[in-house]
Amino acid sequence: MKLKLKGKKVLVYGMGISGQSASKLLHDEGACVSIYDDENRFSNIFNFEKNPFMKNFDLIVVSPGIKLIGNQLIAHFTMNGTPIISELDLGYLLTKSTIIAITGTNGKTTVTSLTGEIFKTAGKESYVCGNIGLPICSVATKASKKAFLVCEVSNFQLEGSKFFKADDACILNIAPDHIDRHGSFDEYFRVKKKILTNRRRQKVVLNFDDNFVNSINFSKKTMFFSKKLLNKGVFVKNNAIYYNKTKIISLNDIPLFGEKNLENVLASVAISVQYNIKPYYIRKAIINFKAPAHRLEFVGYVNGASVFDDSKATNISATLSAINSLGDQNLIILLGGLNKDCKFDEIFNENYNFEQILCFGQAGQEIYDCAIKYGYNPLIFKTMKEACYYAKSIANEKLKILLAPACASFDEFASYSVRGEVFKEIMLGTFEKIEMAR
Ligand code: UMA
Repeated sequence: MKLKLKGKKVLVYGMGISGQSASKLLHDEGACVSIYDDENRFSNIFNFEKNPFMKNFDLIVVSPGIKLIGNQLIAHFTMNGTPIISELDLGYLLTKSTIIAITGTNGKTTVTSLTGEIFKTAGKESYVCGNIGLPICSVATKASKKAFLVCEVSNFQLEGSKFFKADDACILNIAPDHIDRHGSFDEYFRVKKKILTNRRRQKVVLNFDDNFVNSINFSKKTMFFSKKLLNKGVFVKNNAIYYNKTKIISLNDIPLFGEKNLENVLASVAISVQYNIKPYYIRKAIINFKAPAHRLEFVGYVNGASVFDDSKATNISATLSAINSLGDQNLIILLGGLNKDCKFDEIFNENYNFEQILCFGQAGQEIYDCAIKYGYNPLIFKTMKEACYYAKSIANEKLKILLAPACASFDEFASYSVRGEVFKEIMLGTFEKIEMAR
């Protein structure tokens, strides 16, 4: 579809970074841009629409954070037939570059940044964008036709998308998450699968080891990756990653920690070999790769205990993989925050032998009750900060302290990254000093 925007009246809904990027792009394309946000603090901006219900627009562009179902403004424009697209759609419709889209419940950011690094190392023009923090609209028209947009795509972005078609689509894994937004796991899974378009020319990368991903109808051309031996694709053999018969890298040379990260590396390799990137560049980029923060990040030692920040573990499956990577023995685990309508039984019905469970935040009581039900002796704190200070007070050289909270952060923090930073600062003893300076 060719999007003609010159002189068109477009309303951008949501004034976060997606809305701001979309507004700029629309303005550059000659559209008359109006903005709207449910938060009053934007109402003094020049082109803010005080009552968008009373106006007619040619197009509405919606930010990913806006839940479409139950939203009155969206219902109003749907009823009067105004086209509504997502920020992801807008970027897609205006770019000439190749889009590599990466989704999944966990690991998206790591795979997106590693894939971007591999492409850069191989000398290809590439932009890492999307849910990772740089909206696709910020790069859509800047990038040349030869460029690759390596785009982290969230279910929020996919939910409102009608046109988005990636040239290459990768699904890493599927586990219950964001049920509060989608209403059910089935709906969450349906939204994730929207990344696959059934286009003949679309390249597809799927995780062979994930039961949900593996259950998707796939074409013969799908590239699978696996931690086990496969007949073809990208897999682990003799302690190394192989693409068919070609050795790419020894597992010992991978600087990332844990099983999940091995899957992430396999996914990036699978995408890269589809574009004939030579093993030399893939290996070089992996060896030099620094994992993004707050993803099972080793923070340091506190009173001899090793401390790990996995603030990005905002769902049960991410928490389980963090526990399995570190081992449950001698583990102090911090769990809590804002529940996304997930059930915590899976963490406690595994017979883990935790040293101590520290629950906190809005979901603290629910997690505490669940742990008691399975015979554990958890402790409960009002906030994560209090739980952190307690963890520190009992730390010794035999123990590991892990923040892998299985919940969103918004009850206490602005984002998972702020939560992770505060955790690290408290653990390393710099929090009070930084707080004073703030
Ligand atoms: N708003 C409304 N009405 C609503 C909801 C929001 O007016 O019902 C307004 C808010 O007042 C605010 C604006 O919308 O002013 C925020 O827009 P947004 O929530 O879409 O956030 P952005 O700042 O545009 O950031 C978004 C992604 N955020 C969400 O999907 C919630 C960012 O992912 C992403 O990095 C960015 O676009 C660039 O693509 C964050 C995220 O938490 C990191 N993602 C979730 C995740 O990873 O689990 C999906």
